[in-house]
Amino acid sequence: MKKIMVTGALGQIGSELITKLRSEYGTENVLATDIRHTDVATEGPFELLDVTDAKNMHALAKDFGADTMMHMAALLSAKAEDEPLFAWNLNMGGLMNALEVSRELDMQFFTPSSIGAFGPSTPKKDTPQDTLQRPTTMYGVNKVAGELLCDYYFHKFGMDTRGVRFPGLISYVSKPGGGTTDYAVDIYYKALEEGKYTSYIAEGTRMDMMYMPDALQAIVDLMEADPTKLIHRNAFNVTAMSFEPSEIAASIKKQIPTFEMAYDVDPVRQAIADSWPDSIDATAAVNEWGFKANYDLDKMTVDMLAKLKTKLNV
Ligand code: AKB
Repeated sequence: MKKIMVTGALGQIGSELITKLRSEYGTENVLATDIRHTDVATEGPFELLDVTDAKNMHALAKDFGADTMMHMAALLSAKAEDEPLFAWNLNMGGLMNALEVSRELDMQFFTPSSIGAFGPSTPKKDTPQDTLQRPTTMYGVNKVAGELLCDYYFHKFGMDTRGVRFPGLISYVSKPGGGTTDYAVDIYYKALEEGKYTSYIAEGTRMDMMYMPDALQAIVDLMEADPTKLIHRNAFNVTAMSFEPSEIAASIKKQIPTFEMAYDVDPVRQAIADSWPDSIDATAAVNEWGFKANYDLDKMTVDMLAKLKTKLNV
């Protein structure tokens, strides 16, 4: 049985990844770590960890007997654009520490990259697995450097590093913070709470997205995949759908016919979105480790609204 240490365990992905991993591998085999503490964290092993503190990271991984590191702690795209130096220090410093600790303790390694690793010169439609990566955001620079570093640790040290390029992730459990794709989560909350939503992303701006259950399954499937089948490692394109704001609004309207959408574009997040692909091609992930997404836009909308209604008690 794996013994997994997760950093950033209270973030958007981490908080649900912990539950998924504990149900797959047993509560006692998954150590959640984060810079802050909440009640959720007390349902299993939890330790406070600032990922820029390499010594503490090493001590926690060693004491727990971890054989797998899932490094999730990172600043998202819009926040990183706001505080580029802080983003560099946290995203790259945290990643280097996690890679070094994993090398020293001989651990399998996962960290997510993102569609943010692409830039304006990348082919916009059906973006291939191997293509031009010249991002124009600090987040993108971090993600490309991260992909290269993880490949470097694989080639140089034989470390079992694996990763995916996640699209925008949509979930009813934890809200994202500081991302460009966050509108696609906010819209469901506002649809139920106010019956309307003002999008900060302009009409016609397509981005890839995925429902959280598919994202979590992708992490588990990739980490369990036969290494001899992996031609790529860091990081696989994965996606479930590509839509623009009016399409998610139309999907919500099918469930809430009175729902209304308006636009008030935020230039910073719009510029980031404009630099990203419209749709990426996940063929390599499908062929090399059987990636599959179960939710399309309408199926996700039905589930999101049902789950959020209960959560928000509306
Ligand atoms: C963001 O918008 O920053 C993230 C991402 C696509 O990496 N959701």
